[in-house]
Amino acid sequence: MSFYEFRKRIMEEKAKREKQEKKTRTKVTTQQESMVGRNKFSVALLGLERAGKTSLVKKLLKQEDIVVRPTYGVNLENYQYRDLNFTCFDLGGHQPFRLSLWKKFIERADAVIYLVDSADHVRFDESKQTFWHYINFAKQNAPVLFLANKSDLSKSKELSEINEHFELDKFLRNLRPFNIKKVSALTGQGVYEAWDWVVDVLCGAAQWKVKIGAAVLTDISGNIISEAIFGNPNEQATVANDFKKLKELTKMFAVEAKESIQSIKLENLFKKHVSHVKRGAYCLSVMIDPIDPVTRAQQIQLRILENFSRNPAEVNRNLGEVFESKFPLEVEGGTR
Ligand SMILES: Nc1nc2c(ncn2[C@@H]2O[C@H](COP(=O)(O)OP(=O)(O)OP(=O)(O)O)[C@@H](O)[C@H]2O)c(=O)[nH]1
Ligand SMILES: [Mg+2]
Repeated sequence: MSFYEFRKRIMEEKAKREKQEKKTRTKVTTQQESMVGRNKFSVALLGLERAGKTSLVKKLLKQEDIVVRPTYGVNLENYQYRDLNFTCFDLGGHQPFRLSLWKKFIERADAVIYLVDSADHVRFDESKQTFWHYINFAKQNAPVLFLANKSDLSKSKELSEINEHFELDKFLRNLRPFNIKKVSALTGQGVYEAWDWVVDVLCGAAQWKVKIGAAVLTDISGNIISEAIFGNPNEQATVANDFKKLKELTKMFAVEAKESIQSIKLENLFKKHVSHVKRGAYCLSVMIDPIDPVTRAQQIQLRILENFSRNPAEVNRNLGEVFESKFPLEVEGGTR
């Protein structure tokens, strides 16, 4: 089969699947829909004092008439939007609060919004340092939205300048969903578009599924530690033919990536994708459908490998059980 035919088939399959999903979606009511995934999320708002965090929350809550005062500690605000419930951690930006509170709340948040006063150039360096320091505490998959606030002021910098100053291109090499937007918490410009992005990512993340056909775990020299084939028995027979090849590819990848601390590679194996991830002392490869989201598979792999480095005893557990206990939604059927 030529590459073009292959691609056409993938597109057709994808369209078919989307059509089917749409059909099932329209059947459930909005209320039922919110029961399917999570409908409660927490969002941490960060930024130096006077960046406009409280003003942004007040804008969302339509409480603009309330005079904003510097936040002492943290304000917890509940916000309902698109049939979802959000708890906003509106954190005080003064340094004592950064030191005493931020880490604790960032670690708990499902998404992080960082605001910078885009007209206060004098404090850009301090804001940049603060951003890069605290973002390390965010959950690995938590989307990060960087907001250039106070865009209504004439002194405010353009997004391209802010992007460069804060070195936000670093996120291009990161698996984490990231975005930068220009807003004005005062006029409300861009506020809802920004919030929509966070919500889309959070809901999408909750619905993201990837069907993993098989997995192989090796040490850095390519010695197989554990392996698993997933799916129902009929499918397993088909997968078994590719499984031998998967093991070879995994061994080759392990040798290739031996010197690196972290390495990611995607390759084709007949009609499947093989995603290889090496982190620390182990390589984990999985076989997935080409129509499934690759980044999601890679995130799962990374999370499992990180789990191994935190709990070395887990390495000796059955790989199928590890997947099923950590990601029951993504893996269909039982293991063999
Ligand atoms: N022009 C303009 N002023 C803004 C905007 N957003 C906030 N402000 C003003 O900036 C000042 C600080 O806003 P806050 O919302 O209290 O800032 P904060 O980040 O919550 O500050 P802390 O609670 O001290 O961390 C207030 O006087 C706001 O009216 C904006 O988009 N444009
Ligand atoms: Mg505040």
